[in-house]
Amino acid sequence: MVRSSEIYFIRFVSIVFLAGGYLVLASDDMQRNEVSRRFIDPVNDLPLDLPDSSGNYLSNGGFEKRTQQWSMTTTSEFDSSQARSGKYALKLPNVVTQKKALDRYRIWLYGCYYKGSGKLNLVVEKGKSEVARRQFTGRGSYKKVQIRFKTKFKAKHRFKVQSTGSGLVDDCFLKEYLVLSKPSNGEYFRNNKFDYKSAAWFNINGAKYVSSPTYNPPYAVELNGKSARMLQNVVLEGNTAFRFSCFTRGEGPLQMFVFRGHTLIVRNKGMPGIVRNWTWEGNVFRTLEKGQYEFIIKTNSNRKVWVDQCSLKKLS
Ligand SMILES: [Ca+2]
Ligand SMILES: [Ca+2]
Repeated sequence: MVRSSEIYFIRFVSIVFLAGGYLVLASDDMQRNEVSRRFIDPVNDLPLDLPDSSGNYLSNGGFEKRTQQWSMTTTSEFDSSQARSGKYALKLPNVVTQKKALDRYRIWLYGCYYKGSGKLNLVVEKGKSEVARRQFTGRGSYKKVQIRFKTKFKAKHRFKVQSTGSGLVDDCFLKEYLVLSKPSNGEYFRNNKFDYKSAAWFNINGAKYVSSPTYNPPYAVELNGKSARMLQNVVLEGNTAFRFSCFTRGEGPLQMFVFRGHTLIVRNKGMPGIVRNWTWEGNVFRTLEKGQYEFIIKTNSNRKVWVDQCSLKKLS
């Protein structure tokens, strides 16, 4: 499963689980980086920001250190009599921003507590593009305002609080969205038979929905070439065994990966050559901690592979 060129990079590999002939690996940073460079994001070595012990990725979100970590484009002012927590709250109107380097393909919650008579905009930007924006109307007491968004790229993102009218903001937060995915009839993937175009999955670099061939109509997914891939995030409980499988046909090899952030949990190579009939490919793995896991299906040939009816189920 691991080529000799890869072994060179691996200082430490621990086998945490062995089932059905498939190795499940937990590995150190060198292997993770090598895997992520080769399969995920070949040029991007940006170091990621880490959360504090409460899971908050923003620094000084409660403004106790006033302007520290935030850049302010208008006069910075702080209120010290009506803070929601600690001594200070940010006084509006104001525009403040903070930058954080975030991982790709994750779901996030960005929010603050807000009271006031104006409008508050929470905005997420990457470079010159806007990733998410929502406007809130204030009221007399603090209320939680938040937006949920996905990151498509490993990149620095800018978090902006933008307001008109007077008011106060306190306890801003940026957290990974970690509500456990609920299975439907035991199935953890959403849109697992690709019944609905572009629902739940990221289809990347030419992965597309096709109406023929299918394992079950109306659609299957066609992967055309080495960079095309399908990806879905699922939030799973920790230390639990799951089976990840799909039906495939075409000219392989097909590769199925499970990642937790940069940690490769399992890699399966199935379908070594030309497969004319729909064939089941699957593997078993065990989760590490509770969190978002990334499921990736791709081909390692420059020919077409079709994928349908993928499944993610807990082992009983
Ligand atoms: Ca505060
Ligand atoms: Ca289908």
